[in-house]
Amino acid sequence: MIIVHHLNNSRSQRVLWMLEELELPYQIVHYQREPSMFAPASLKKVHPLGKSPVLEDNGSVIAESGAILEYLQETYDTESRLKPLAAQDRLEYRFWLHYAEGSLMPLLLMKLVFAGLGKAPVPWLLRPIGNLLGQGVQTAYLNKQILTHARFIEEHLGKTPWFAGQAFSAADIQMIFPVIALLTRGGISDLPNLQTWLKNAQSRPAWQRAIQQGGPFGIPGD
Ligand SMILES: N[C@@H](CCC(=O)N[C@@H](CS)C(=O)NCC(=O)O)C(=O)O
Repeated sequence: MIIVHHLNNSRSQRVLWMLEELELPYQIVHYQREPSMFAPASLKKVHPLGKSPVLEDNGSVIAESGAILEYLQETYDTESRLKPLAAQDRLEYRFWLHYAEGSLMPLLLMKLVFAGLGKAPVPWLLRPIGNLLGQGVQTAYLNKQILTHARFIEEHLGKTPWFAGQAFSAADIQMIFPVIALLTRGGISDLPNLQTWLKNAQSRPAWQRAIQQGGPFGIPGD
């Protein structure tokens, strides 16, 4: 039986979604974030990094959401329903599968960290310095980078309805987390193609079943 180590409100929502798309039976082990937003220490017993998602299947323990999605696709998607067949679409598929965690999420995580510097648990006299530093990094670097990425994705979704072409694929599943993070904390309002994509993605019955399984989903922290 496939086991998903699922942290509430986290990237493991993607794995539940993938499993629901593939209509596979699975079991969930639930973990609740600590007040600090970190995962409980018990997750480190499953995988040394202590992050979610982690998947167990056939004696293997697999971490990293992109690696898990690829594993599930290769192992169980025998009709290639979640991976395109055409060569150009496959290039896109691979690109977005890696881009989500390799390029986009680090920027959005940095944004979260630097935006929170003014609230860091340090003596109150130091907080304005943290705040200024955080604002400085955001203005000089992060906001420009995030805008470039947002425009890039917006333009891409103006050409095709899904990330890897005309059909929904695991690349869309992988992109849900950074897209929601971008729309909620990116500070950019005019992204209609991204909004349409998100609405279509979240209308899928498998997404809705995954939410029922995993619990409410927003993006409060990393
Ligand atoms: N790149 C990894 C990131 C894993 C990750 O950072 N997961 C977060 C949840 S979204 C986590 O476990 N956070 C809790 C913690 O860091 O303790 C992936 O895509 O699986």
